[in-house]
Amino acid sequence: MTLQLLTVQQHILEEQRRRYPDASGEFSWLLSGITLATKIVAAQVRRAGLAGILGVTRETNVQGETVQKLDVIANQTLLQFLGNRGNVAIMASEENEDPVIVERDRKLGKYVVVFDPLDGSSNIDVNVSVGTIFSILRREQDPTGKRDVLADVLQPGYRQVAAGYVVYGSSTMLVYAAGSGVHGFTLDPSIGAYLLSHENMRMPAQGTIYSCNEANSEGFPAAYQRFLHHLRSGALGRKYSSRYIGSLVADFHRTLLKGGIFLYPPTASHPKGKLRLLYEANPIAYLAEQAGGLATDGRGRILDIVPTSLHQRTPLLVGGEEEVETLMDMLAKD
Ligand code: P6P
Repeated sequence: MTLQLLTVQQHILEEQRRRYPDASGEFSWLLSGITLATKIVAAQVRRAGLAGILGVTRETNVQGETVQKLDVIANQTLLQFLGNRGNVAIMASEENEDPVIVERDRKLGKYVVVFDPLDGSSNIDVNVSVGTIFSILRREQDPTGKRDVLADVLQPGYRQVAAGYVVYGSSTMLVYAAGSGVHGFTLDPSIGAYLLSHENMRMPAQGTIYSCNEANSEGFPAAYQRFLHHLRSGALGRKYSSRYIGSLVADFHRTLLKGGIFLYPPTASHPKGKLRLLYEANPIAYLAEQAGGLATDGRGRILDIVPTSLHQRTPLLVGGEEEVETLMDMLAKD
């Protein structure tokens, strides 16, 4: 029996050959840096609960080495395995105040990778799913090596050439898009490979779940409160349930599979929204649109926002056409 096992590298190469026959395979090589790094992160996340047992105190382990927090480990792993691809010139991370330049590739590197190495990491202590989110941008080569680095990073989301996430949940799944649909790969730990499990994922036009932190809802602008009441009252023709994990990757992964809407609106404590534009909202919005969904900040398309700073925040409303368009209509009338 021939097993129909397709790894993410094979899938990328086949997609690239189909769409760009003369593709150099550079993108596939870049993505293999992410798959390798996230397999290492997955192994660390899986054993996080054991840290306390394996003779590790909060600060040091049995060898007296300083115990690093998982998000620091995840960040260092991604920096290492993306930094050695040979075609990544700049990396920007939620964990680093400033972009990290790969000096060896600063002049000729064609890619910028922006990522949140371990989003939702505060949930690890209670064994809730967390994730790695990444966004891949192209950059003009810079023979002088003197161009302003931030200019290469602060690109609007519609310029992403690919984006994806890894959700470390009951199984570890890589979900990515590179311009021809959204594809999901499940890690088979027995062979250490991400295998195609969800080809061409499509977000349902309407679902039955809304997802927001209800504790903040008193501080949502009035139109959002009216929208939630609208959903709860059955006005959209369906009975809605509320689900909120508090980990963006997990909440979005469910929305991608089942439809509905995830909302992080402006709140009293975060009037400009809490989620980060470059390494949370943009990659999530790119995936949502590639899967037939919508993503907005309440005024316009997330992917059209021109960034002004690396860690800027934005409201994020993402989900199926029916729910997002209904919300946008209510906001427009506000
Ligand atoms: P709140 C996790 O800290 C995170 O950045 C996202 O993963 C998640 O969607 C959001 O914040 C949760 O925020 O305010 O509801 O705890």
